[in-house]
Amino acid sequence: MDFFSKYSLCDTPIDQHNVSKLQSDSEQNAMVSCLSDTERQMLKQRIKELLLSCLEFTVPPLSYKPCEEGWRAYRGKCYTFSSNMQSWFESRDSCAASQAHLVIIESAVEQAFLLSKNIETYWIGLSDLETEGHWIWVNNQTLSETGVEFWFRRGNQKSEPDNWNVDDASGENCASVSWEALNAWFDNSCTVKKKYICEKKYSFPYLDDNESN
Ligand SMILES: [Ca+2]
Ligand SMILES: [Ca+2]
Repeated sequence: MDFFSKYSLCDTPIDQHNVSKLQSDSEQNAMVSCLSDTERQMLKQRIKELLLSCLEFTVPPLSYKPCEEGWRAYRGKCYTFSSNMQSWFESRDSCAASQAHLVIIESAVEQAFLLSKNIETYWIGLSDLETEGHWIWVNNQTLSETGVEFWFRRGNQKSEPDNWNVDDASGENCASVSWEALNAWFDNSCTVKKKYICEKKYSFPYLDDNESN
């Protein structure tokens, strides 16, 4: 079994050290075939944890990549920024068709990463469709559960979300991320067509529990 060589190295120094130590430890490599099933699963889990901690991956030509072509790898997640524009509902369904979901933003670091790749406005996986003012992510987490929110702030006027209902009588029940500042979330009418960001976890097929080689 040689799943070490199937994974590329992280390109950040601290992760590079951890992962390359595992990859280059020939004694540990030789031990793998002697491990019990339980020990083997524990070792795989440890490798998976290290790989999930990678901030970004280097991409040597023959190394395994945690994300498909067209997706960006960052801290355990793969992201794709659409080039087409759709309603929030269509965007949600398009992400699901790629075995993904509209992006769920869980930290300032993740928000900053998205902004760094972003010069437009994109739908995110946040809505208050069921109860006005009760914002929930597409995985049913609330903002208090994720612990961060980045609504756009205005000094002397009402900040976002403002549920503006002049253009759409049903108000604004779907959220987008813009790029002007860290606090760059807006509520919008869900029927407006925008680009969108899909997200899914890194995939490690050689480390899956049913991996047989
Ligand atoms: Ca609303
Ligand atoms: Ca608004």
